[in-house]
Amino acid sequence: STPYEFLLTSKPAPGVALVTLNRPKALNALSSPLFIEINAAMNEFDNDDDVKAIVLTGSEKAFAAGADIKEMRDKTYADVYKNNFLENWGLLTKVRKPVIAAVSGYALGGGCELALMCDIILASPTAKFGQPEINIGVIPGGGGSQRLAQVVGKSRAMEMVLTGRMVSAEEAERWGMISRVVTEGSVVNEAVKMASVIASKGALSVQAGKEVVNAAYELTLNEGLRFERRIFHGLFATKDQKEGMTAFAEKRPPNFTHE
Ligand code: CO8
Repeated sequence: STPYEFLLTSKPAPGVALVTLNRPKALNALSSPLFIEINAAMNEFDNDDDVKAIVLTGSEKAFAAGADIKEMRDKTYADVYKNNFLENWGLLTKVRKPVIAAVSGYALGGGCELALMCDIILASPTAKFGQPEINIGVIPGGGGSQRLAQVVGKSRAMEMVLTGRMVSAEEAERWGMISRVVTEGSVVNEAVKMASVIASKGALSVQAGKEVVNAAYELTLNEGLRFERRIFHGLFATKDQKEGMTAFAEKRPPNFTHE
């Protein structure tokens, strides 16, 4: 029983939430109503103390085939500019807890951008990543050009954005776009397993780890190193630091209380 029309949500393991895009007739094309629901579900789980990590997935055939082209077709410049169309897509990057994308099938346009907004990407061998906007007279609008250039470099980002070619899971792994390719049919399980590992750690240090890695994409090296050190220092104010280091010294597993 999910309160969402285009999403399925569940808690498949302790500390783990699973959000499944469920608009099969349109290959999970990211209509505005669907995106509003993604943001709502992410917000729900970000504020749920029982959840420590979130997995985002689609179907076997499509993670998401992009923004909804039929919804966009008749929009005018005045419409999209006035309403800052797609502005709310970035909300996913404000989630404090780790979000793991489990990608099977098409991750195109906004779907590829959605995966790139997640913290970790795992892919099925069937995954196909692409920015095909060039084929429909536009360019990426959900951060694709910027995040792709950061993760795969200029030449590969240019190739993807300018030709629209789809990149296989294996190629995406080689390019450093994703963490790894797992066996077909297992990507959601593998993502839930990884989320469970993260959920077993202290939530404050997990949140801090996500925050400092993300800072690497925004700050200069010196600023980033200083930021990292200050956040590191701050963790000495937590019970989890005392517990973690005491447990190590006592040769026992830690019992983190997330405070
Ligand atoms: N928008 C709307 N409907 C779609 C979309 C889409 N992006 N993709 C697929 N569909 C629909 C099809 O129209 C079709 O509907 P119907 O049955 O009513 O005709 C249904 O899904 C099934 O699709 P196909 O019959 O085409 O399935 P195939 O297996 O033949 O082909 C493809 C699969 C190759 C994925 C093909 O559907 C395709 O090329 N889709 C479009 C891919 C694309 O161009 N995506 C980029 C969209 S633009 C974009 O994302 C801009 C990003 C803006 C910012 C986003 C912020 C994060």
